Amino acid sequence: TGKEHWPRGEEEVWQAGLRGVDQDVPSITKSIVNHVQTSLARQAYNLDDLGAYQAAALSVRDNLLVNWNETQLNYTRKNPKRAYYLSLEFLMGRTLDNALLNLGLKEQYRDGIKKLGFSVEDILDKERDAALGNGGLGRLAACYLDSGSSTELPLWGYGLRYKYGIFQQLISPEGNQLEAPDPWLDNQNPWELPRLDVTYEVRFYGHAERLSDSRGVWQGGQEVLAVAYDVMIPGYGTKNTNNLRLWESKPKRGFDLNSFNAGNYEAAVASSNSADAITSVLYPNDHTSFGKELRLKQQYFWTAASLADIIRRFKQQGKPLKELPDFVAIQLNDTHPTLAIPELMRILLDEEDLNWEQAWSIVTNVFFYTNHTVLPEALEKWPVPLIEHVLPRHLQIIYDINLFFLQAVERKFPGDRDRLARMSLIEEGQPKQVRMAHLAAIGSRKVNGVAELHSDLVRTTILKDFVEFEGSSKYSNVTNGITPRRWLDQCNPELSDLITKTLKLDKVVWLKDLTKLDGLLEFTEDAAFRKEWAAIKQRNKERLANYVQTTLGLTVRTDAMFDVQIKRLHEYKRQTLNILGVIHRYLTLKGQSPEERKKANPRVVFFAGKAAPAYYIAKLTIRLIVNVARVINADPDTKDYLQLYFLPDYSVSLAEVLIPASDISQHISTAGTEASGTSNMKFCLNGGLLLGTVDGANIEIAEEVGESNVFFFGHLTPAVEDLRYQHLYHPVPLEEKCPTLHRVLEQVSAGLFDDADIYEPLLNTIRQNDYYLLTDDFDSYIAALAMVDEAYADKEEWTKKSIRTTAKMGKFSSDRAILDYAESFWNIEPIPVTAKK
Ligand code: NTF
Repeated sequence: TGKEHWPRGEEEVWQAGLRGVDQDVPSITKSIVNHVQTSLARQAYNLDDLGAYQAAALSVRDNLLVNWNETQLNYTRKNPKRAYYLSLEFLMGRTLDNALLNLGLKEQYRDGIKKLGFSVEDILDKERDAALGNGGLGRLAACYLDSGSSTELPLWGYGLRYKYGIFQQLISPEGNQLEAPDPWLDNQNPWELPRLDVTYEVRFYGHAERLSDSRGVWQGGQEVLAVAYDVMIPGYGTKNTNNLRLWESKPKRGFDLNSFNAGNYEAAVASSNSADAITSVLYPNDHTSFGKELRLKQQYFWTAASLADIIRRFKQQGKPLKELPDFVAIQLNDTHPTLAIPELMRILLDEEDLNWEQAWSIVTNVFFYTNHTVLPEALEKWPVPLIEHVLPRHLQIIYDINLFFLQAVERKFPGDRDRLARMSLIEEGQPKQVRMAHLAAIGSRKVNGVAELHSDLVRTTILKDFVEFEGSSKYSNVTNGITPRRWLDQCNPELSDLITKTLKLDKVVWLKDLTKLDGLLEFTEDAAFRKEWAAIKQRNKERLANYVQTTLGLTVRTDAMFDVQIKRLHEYKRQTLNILGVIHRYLTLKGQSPEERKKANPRVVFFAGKAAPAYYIAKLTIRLIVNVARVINADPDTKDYLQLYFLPDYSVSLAEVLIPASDISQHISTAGTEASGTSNMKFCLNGGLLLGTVDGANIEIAEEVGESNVFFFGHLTPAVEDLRYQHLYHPVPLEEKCPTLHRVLEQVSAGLFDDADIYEPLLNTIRQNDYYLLTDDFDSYIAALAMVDEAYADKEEWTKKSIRTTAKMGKFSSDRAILDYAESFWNIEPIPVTAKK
């Protein structure tokens, strides 16, 4: 009836107070001052930028809270099917600017903040990034939340509230990466709402008993409390404001009273420490699965709390559990939340008394699994003894799932022992391991990859047997996307304004239907428009140069081409190919006469990215970049033509400065290894051209913008396996196979940039089996770089390419991607919060 949601008491009195927040400039300044005085308890006369940021943030948060509340109430009233995005990572970056733009309040706050004696830019700069993620997978989750709210979908995120996000990267004078903790919560987080009353108990260890064929009971062990923190996710141009619920772990009781009374103070405190440890730190490994007990505990803690919360919400409707799939869809972001599958089985079997068929049918209609990589080292496997120790009941359930599953496979492919061994959830070995991707696949309604090529690879390689068994319709594709709000309107406001002016559309219209960018195409032939377009790129380059000057004290020339590669350091992403290409360019310039050199296209090359702390080769690559930069930038012969920078501590906020400033960006993974990539889309959206391999979403970008507007090189995916085979069985000495690359390696070995021999382990990966095919792709890479130089020489033509590139990025809006998930997987619909009477 909805009646139960009306307030008690006199409705008019409530309504008078429920008007929301006034948004005119005088009300805004009043609200900021009020927060300075009350929430912060600070004096106006000694307020610094940080204090002003906090007060402004609290005032913006009031707006978000009103919208958030209305959205949640609306969902409760209308009771639609909802979707939940379970991700161990949410790489949110900063919130204030994004919230102001999404609320449409940026100009009002600019004025108000100015009246109070501050500048909005300075204040925005005081916010710390929320960096609860490693790279693309976590940032994708953040873009999807933005799009979920913007398209008014009932979509919540669930994650962990790490006390420490991704480490801060420092670079030593020798060029070594050092890691420092990221205590991002130190100065209070205005964007979260502690829900100290929303808690669940999560069990670990103990013992499990079977009560019947399918039912069991799990008791004893350790119980830890999960506490909810809610983060408001505003939509763009709508009141809809979804929720991101992050769990914090706490000891169930402050400390263990028994131990305390027995005089064992240390043990009492230790047990409480181990409960806190679960959400203390984000694992900084990207693309590697480690098998650490604490990581397993993080995964279970988060999935158990999230499921308990989802089921409690469903039960409030008083519907029978068999209807769960009609009201709930849960997207598993990679295999990290796969324990949700046996956990839901446990709840349905052991707590709700359903039989196996009923339970399994519910489970396999609720979950959806997205795979984000085919790299073998990233595919999660958990040792059976570890799962048995930490989650004994879940291991029983996994074995039962496996038994029924293999029986079905046996029926379809009688006597095919190899197939059973390949498909089993359990990998034989010492110890046995649970293959989480197999569990995620068979426990889900749909499985998808993140770009066309990647989804094909999923279907034809890692999950081939499953496609043969279950049919191909379950295995599909949703190409990744990015939110144009943050990645154009927010990071490149001048370009956004020019687009609005040129398209003669309200900004809200094209930012919510990015295919409208197509309308820019007709202006490529307009010289005045091109001039404005190029001038904005130039100012963005100056903004980046200014950043480098103030943070590193280095002077970047802005009359050169800006060439950028920013992403996690990984051998498959081939930053090494790029730095070796830079050395090749340097050696070429050195060998030229001053007259010849004058013909060169001046280039500034930027790198940024973190390496996993234990990834030795990746760290050595950083060291090489830093030392090559030191030598090149100090060389008077070449410094007018080539500069090189490694910018430390890459983050979402640094990306927002780098991306709008790029003329060309590099996405040069070995073909078939980069599932999608998403920064490729961000650069192109900002009119940067793409230099890349035929891999991931690069392919679909080229399809959109046309091959003549991208620079492709390198071998294609089908060739990779053969080439690797050649390397192993018919190796050709490098000096024969690729003399140019050989010469470059010789110079590095000889100590041109650092102590001789330092880089041998890195160079040997190339000289020995060269798994990532640098020796096969180097020549075509150098040729592609030369084509970029040539194209850049014609500035007008280059600007045309830049405009065409932006114009054709419509497909890559994360709104398109999230609506695709909503329609083809989750079966959910937009639930707009309508303006109140
Ligand atoms: C990453 N995967 C892929 O490497 C990227 O290509 C892709 O763009 C993003 O996911 C988002 O889909 C991972 O980080 C992981 F964890 F799966 F290895």
